[in-house]
Amino acid sequence: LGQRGIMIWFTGLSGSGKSTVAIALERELQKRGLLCRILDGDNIRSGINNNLGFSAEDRVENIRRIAEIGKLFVDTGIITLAAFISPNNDIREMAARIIGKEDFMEIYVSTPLEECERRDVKGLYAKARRGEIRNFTGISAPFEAPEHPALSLDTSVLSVEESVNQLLALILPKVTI
Ligand code: GGZ
Repeated sequence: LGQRGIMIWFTGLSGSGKSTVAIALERELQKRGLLCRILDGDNIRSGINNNLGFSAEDRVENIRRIAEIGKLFVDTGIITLAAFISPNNDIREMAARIIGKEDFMEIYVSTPLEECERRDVKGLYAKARRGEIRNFTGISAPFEAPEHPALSLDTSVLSVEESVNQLLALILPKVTI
C-alpha cells in the first residue's frame, strides 16, 4: 500500500470545526495519493449507531464502536479521521486503548464555546439554551479538554488551510513508508 495506517482523532465541541478540518485534510491527503477515510456523525450516528443518544452511557458506547471500527481501518493501512465530540478523557483513553496508543493521534479542536455558539450552524445551541435539547455538550453536559493533545487548533484564530498545514506537518512523516 505504501503507507501506514493511523487514527487522527479530532475532539472538540459541536460547531468547533472538527468535520470541516477533517474534510479539508482528507482532500490534501488524497492529493498526495494517500488512502484515507472520515468517520463522523454522518456515517456513524446515522447508521451503525442509530440506536444511541447523548446520555453519558450512550456516548461511551458510541465511541467504543467507533474505535473498534476505526481499528479495522487503521490495521488495513488507512489514514482514519474521526470527528466526534468525545467529551472526556476517559472516553478518549478508551478509544486510544482500543486502537493502540502508537496508532492514535489526538487533535483538540479548541475553538471556544462562545465562538461555537455564535456560529450555531444547526441552531442546536439556541435549542439547548431554550431547554429543548437536554445533555447538550458545553451547555448542559460537560466537555473536558484533553491534557496532552498532539495538536490544538482554535478555528476562531486559524484558517482551515493553516490548520490543515499544521496537521500535514505532523501526519505525513508518520504515514509515509
Ligand atoms: C452534543 C449533540 C447533542 C447533544 C445532538 N450533545 O454539530 P453537530 O450536531 O453535527 O455535532 C453534534 C453531534 C455530536 O455527536 P458525537 O457522536 O460527536 O458526540 S459524542 O462524541 O459525545 O458521542 C451535534 C449533535 O450530534 N448533537 N444532540 N445533546 N451534540
